[in-house]
Amino acid sequence: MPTTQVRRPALTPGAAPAPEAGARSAATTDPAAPSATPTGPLIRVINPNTSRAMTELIGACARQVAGPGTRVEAVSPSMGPASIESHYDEALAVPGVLAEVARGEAAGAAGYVIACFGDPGLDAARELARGPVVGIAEAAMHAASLLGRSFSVVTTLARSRGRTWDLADRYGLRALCRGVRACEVPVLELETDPLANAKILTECRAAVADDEAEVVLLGCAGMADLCQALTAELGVPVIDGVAAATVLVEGLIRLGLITSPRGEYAPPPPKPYAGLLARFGAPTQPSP
Ligand code: 5HY
Repeated sequence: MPTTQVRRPALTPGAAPAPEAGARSAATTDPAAPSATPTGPLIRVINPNTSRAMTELIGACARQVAGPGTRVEAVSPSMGPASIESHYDEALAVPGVLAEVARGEAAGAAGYVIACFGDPGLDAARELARGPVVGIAEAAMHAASLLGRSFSVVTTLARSRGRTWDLADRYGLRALCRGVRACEVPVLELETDPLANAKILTECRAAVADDEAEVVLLGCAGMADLCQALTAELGVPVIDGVAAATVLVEGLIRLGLITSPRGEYAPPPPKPYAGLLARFGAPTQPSP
């Protein structure tokens, strides 16, 4: 069941605007958009957890960096965990991510962002999607490698650190990663804990001072609105993966590039699936 929460105050004046929490469906578009409906490519930004407040924050941050005409639709699955803080959560978030990609294919989406720092279901999503699919951890780490010789990640819980190191390995960027730090604020308390910003700032400062990181990555999509203020505060680039992935996907679309249909990301061979997952057997047919 999507949750609605009270937004924590912005880090400092001028930080990214806080979207209105509450009465929206699980997909968000920009009410403040000028009347001319953008007609450009549609980027589906998938928040793999079911927190509506986080989906709206993610959507607002993605729209802030999307180019004119690009349509950004932020969605969260109707099934799955309220937040992702363990391997169990991550594993059970993947069917919802894939259902949202299948819906995007039916809706003509040109590309996708997987807006959770574990990049859950990234490879499987690429087998389903025609257009580019980018995970926020992947995007943040690659962007960091273009801006400095080292980076550190500030994530939520200590138990998420192992997964982050795995991804640094997977993306071939472990040598640049100086540290993965935890602010020990659970994902859903990022919205409500009045001390959340201070705890995140403390870890970001330690990443620069102790890890000597030249770039800092925000290790949770729920921190997306903090990057501008933290960059100003710390004097080094602080990267939010939601924004980085959105512009990366948009750039790949503009280059006319798609996910390779050959080899590992070729469409999965349809086969019967049983039980709760029966509808996933024919990936081209999203469930109603
Ligand atoms: C995220 N979890 O970005 C990750 C962060 C984490 O629900 N959205 C989540 O702690 O792994």
